[in-house]
Amino acid sequence: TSPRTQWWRDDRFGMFIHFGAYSQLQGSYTRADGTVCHDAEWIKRQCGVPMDQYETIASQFNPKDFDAAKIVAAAKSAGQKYIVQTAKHHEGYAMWPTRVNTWNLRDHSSFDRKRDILAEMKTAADKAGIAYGLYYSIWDWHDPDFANPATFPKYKARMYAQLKELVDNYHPKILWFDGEWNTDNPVNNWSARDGEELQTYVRSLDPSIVINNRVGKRRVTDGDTGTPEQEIPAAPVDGQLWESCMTLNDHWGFAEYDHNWKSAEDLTRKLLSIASRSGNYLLNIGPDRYGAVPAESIDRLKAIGDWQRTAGQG
Ligand code: JFZ
Repeated sequence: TSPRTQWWRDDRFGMFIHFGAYSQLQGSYTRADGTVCHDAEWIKRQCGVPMDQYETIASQFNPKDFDAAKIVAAAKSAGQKYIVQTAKHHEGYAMWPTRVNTWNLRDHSSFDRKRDILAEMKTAADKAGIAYGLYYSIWDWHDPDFANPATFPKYKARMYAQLKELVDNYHPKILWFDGEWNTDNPVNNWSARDGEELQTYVRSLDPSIVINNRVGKRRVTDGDTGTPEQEIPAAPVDGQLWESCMTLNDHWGFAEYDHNWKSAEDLTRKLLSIASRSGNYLLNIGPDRYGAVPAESIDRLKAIGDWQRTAGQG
C-alpha cells in the first residue's frame, strides 16, 4: 500500500454528501398530467423530466440554509474524519462557480451569487481537521457533447478543465469518480484507456489525491480504492483498499417521503463490521432543497459517535 493512502486508511469513517439541483425537487416530480414520479438524484432521468423544465427547476434552487460549519460538526460528532461531497452528479450541474459552463449553482439558481458552498465546506473542514474530498460524475446528462462519440473529445476537454478548477480551488484530498459505467456513449462508453488517461491527469494535477476505482471499467487495479455500494464485502479483493458507501435511509439525495432511517445500532454495527475487515465506511447525508440536513440524520450521526465515545464504559 502506498503512502498516499495512509491517512485515508487510518481515517476509516467518512461522510458522503449528495446535494445538487435534484435536491430542489426533494424526491417528487409532478408531470403535466398530474401524476407524481419519485426519485432522488436520478429524478431527471428516471422521471423523464424534460431538459427545459429541469433547468427551470434548477433556476429556483436556493440552498440558503446550507451551513458548512453545522455539517462538519455533524461529521465530527459521528467520529467521521473525512467528507466527500458531490461537486457534479450525473445531471451535470456544477455545485461550484465553474468558468467552464453556466450550468452551475452560481449562474443557474436563485442562490446568493457571492456564496460558494464548496469553498465554505473546505474552510470548515480544514478548521475542524477533517479531510475534504469531491465526487465528480464522468457521465453527464446535460452536456450535449457527452453522448455523441464525434463530439465526446470536446466534453472530455471541459471535464478536464473542471477537474483542474476543483483541484486548484478546493485542493480535494479525494476525487471520487462515478458514471464511468454509463450507457449513453456507445463508442467510447468510457474505455479503459479513458480511465488510465484520467488517472494520469489527476496525478499530474496533484499526485497526493486519493482516487476511487470508478475511474475506468471498474477494474480492481484502478485508482486507489474499491467502492462496494450498500454492502460489506465478505473479504477484501486482492488485498485492495476498499470503502463501503451507504445511505442513512434508502436514497442518496434528499427524498421527503423516505423515512426508512437505519437505526443508530444498525449503523454502528456496520461501521464496526467494516472496520474489522479493514474497510472504510462512507455514510451519506442528503441535505434538503434549502441545504438543511434532516434532524434524523444529525441525530443518528451523533448516536454513532456517542457509542464510540462510551463503548466499554457501560
Ligand atoms: C452511483 C450513482 O448513480 C448514484 O446516484 C450514487 O451517486 C451512488 C453513490 O453511485 O450509483 C451506482 C454506482 C455503482 C453501482 C450501482 C449504483 N454498482 O456498481 O452496482
